[in-house]
Amino acid sequence: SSEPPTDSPRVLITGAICFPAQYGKENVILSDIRRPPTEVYNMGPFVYADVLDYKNLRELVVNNRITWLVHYSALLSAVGEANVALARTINITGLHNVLDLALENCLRLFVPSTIGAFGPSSPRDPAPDLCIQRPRTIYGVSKVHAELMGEYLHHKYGLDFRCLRYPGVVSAHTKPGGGTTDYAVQIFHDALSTGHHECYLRSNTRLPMMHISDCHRATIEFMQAPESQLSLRTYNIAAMSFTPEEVAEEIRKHLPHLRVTYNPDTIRQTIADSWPVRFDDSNARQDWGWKPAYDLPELVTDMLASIHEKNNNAGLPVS
Ligand code: VAH
Repeated sequence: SSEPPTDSPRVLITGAICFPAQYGKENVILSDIRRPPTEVYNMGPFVYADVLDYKNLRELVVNNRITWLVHYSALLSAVGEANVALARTINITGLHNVLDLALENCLRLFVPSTIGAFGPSSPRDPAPDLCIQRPRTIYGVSKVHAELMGEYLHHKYGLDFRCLRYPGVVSAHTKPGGGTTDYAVQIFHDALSTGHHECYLRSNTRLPMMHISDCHRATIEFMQAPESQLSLRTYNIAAMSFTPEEVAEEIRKHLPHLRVTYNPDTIRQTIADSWPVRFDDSNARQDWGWKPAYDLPELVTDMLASIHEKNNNAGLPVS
């Protein structure tokens, strides 16, 4: 991208998700408790930061004149159910460190929420922005807590808290992270390597999904939206909803021999069955102009091309 504007925000990202470079590499600092994949590590400044270490975070924010904080560090749904105590610590104690830091330093704070913030008693098709939320995972409970705490601090102290409920995010550059939607990433790697994917969900399990580029763009556009346009602090964003069989069918248009066997895993199937089938994101579209760019055919084409190129560059066998 061209030189960033001089008044560019100074962004600290926890959880080292690679982020578009439109603010200039030197204005975006990635952080995590472990070194990210090389292509992310080489994108720009990377520092060690543990969201449980308030003093370290405060030092990073003050010494780097941070103005925006994007907080991605969290344990996702399935891995959280396998380690509830750790998920509660990272997703709730870590969140409170970040909330306090944002208040103390008048930061614009982005915290992602998720389709996992809804539960079996929520409207599922579609799920609106405002409805009952009784999630059945520690991940979902911690994300509802994040939404409520962020909105409370916004209304009480004026914290510029902004939150988007992400669908399952499909990226060629991030390995599946212990979520219930991980199959939607793994199936592409399997299609290009072994030609066989074993799916832990039923073939007809429909979930909201989004391409990583749309996820990043939504986040940036939302963070840039003037305060006056925001009727909510937490918005659903949507792009598509698909089932394992539908994405497999779309992949077979490129790789006809893809074979999928379905072996539902009780824990992740139960989680998926408690989540929305589709999102109503009309408020995001109306308030700040959200519009996805990728549909299922475009997502599949891009994922296969990106993974094929990565495998090529890594000297891995490609089909
Ligand atoms: C998960 N990928 O499956 C995450 C996400 C939409 C779900 O939050 O837990």
